Amino acid sequence: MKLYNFFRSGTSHRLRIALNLKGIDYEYVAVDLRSEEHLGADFKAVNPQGLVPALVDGDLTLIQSPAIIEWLEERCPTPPLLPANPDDRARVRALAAIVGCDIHPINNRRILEYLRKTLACDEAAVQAWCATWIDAGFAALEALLAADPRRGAFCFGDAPTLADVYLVPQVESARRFKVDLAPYPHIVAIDRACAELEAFRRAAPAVQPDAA
Ligand SMILES: N[C@@H](CCC(=O)N[C@@H](CS)C(=O)NCC(=O)O)C(=O)O
Repeated sequence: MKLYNFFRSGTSHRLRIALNLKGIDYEYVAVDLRSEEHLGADFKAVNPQGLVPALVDGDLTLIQSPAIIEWLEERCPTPPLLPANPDDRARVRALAAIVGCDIHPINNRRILEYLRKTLACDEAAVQAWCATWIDAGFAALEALLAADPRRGAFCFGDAPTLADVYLVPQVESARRFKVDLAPYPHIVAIDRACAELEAFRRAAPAVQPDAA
């Protein structure tokens, strides 16, 4: 499998974690978002949306990290990233969706570029924008985690699930945008527990081949 991705991209990061947790080897194909390689014809031939990640498996090209991770879960069910019970699966998917649907998309590079270039926002305003939406999502996540007896060392129980796969890259991004994480002790503890695992460590942006 070939993973088209960028070291600092949160959606790429979540896919690297999922692949590592499943024990699947892949070829790392770097797509440089800084030089807008993702908007060039070569990458658009892989993903016409011009967004990373994309996973290529033989003749099959997969895009959209939630779809790719669900595909991995169906193709390689062990170890599972979702609990067995439908109610619990809905819970884990909801925690992941807070990041995947409500935080990440509005803090994506192209949104920030629009703020900078079209709306003439300075870096302080861009940072405040990112922090606002990360705080909104993390406050809800923290409350949900704090109140949930099913929380263990990880978001749900004592093994990583889809919720952790989404959360860790968002914590990385929060640190990059200098969000104060002190109000989110459960999120910080879960991020620390994930960092103990090889699958998460090997997926970290800083250790990727294209890391600056
Ligand atoms: N919903 C897509 C979003 C993918 C996405 O937004 N990727 C970002 C990197 S995290 C990207 O390629 N951004 C390029 C840009 O905004 O110009 C997914 O989950 O795969």
